[in-house]
Amino acid sequence: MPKNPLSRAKILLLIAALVFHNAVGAGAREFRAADIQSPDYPTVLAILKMGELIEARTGGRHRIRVFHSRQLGEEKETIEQTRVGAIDINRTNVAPLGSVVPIANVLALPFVFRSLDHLHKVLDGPIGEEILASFERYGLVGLTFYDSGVRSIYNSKSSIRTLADIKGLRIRVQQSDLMVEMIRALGAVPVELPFGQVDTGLIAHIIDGAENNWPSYVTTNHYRVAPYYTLTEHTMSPEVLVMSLRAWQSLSAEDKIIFRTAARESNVFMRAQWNTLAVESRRKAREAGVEIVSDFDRKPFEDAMASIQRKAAADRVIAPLLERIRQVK
Ligand code: BDP
Repeated sequence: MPKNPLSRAKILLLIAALVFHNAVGAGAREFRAADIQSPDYPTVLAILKMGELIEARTGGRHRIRVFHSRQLGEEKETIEQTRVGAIDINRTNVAPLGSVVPIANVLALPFVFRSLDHLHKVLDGPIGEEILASFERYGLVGLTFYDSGVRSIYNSKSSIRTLADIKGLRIRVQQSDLMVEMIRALGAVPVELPFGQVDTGLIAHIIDGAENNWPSYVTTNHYRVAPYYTLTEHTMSPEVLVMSLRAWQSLSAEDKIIFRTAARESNVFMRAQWNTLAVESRRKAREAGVEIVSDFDRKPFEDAMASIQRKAAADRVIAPLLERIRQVK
């Protein structure tokens, strides 16, 4: 140890800093979060918000790094990677998740929700809690739901008003058996494609159309190649934020509360962002000349998909949940 008191103090300080850093470094963790949407999409902004809250409330011990724009892959792959713990946090739509966690499909069923208000009452209430809690046996922890508005059918050919108009059209669907069934029930041809390939599919005429909410239809520029949007509003399948069970189990009890609270607060933040973008997207599509079809008879579309609800009502796991969803006022 040098005789000079100043350098001795410096060395002690350095050692102290190193010990402190290692102590914090060892506990500090950067959690990798996946989202297929673009950097300014409300779901991505919500995860960033959650990250901010977690970093602030853990004194910088934990941070979230968001890999947006499909950097970690499409939802079918990232869901699997989250189950094995290669991805810590994942924001996905419930439809592709339903292929792994069947109970999630109840939220994607056609025409199951009477309104967005009905959807919110279900998601924000005991039914939503139960569904999130049921993910653990699949290696996932359900943190919160995010809005995804209402999905409708759009296409590049002509305006759809009747089942005859959609007959035989190749309509892209998410990688989900339920979504395939829905489009097939309308007499169209379902084409399962990852989200990132919809625009090329439309441009190359591999598909004639797809179905989605206003923000995904507009922020992806699908409206430019498929300017016919019929308000079928056939599903309100929400988004969901999940964490890998492995990452969750690495958290202390205190940090688990911080993560869950931050996730719930990010949902409130997300909903406000979402409402603004949904209105803005519809206005942008209208001003760009998209033909928005609202004056059509939706009943034949509902009747055509009724068999799917009947099948779900015969499922011993889904049936009681479906009944409780219908009872929510
Ligand atoms: C968007 C959802 C996204 C889905 C996508 C799709 O935000 O999670 O993967 O639809 O249609 O609205 O694949």
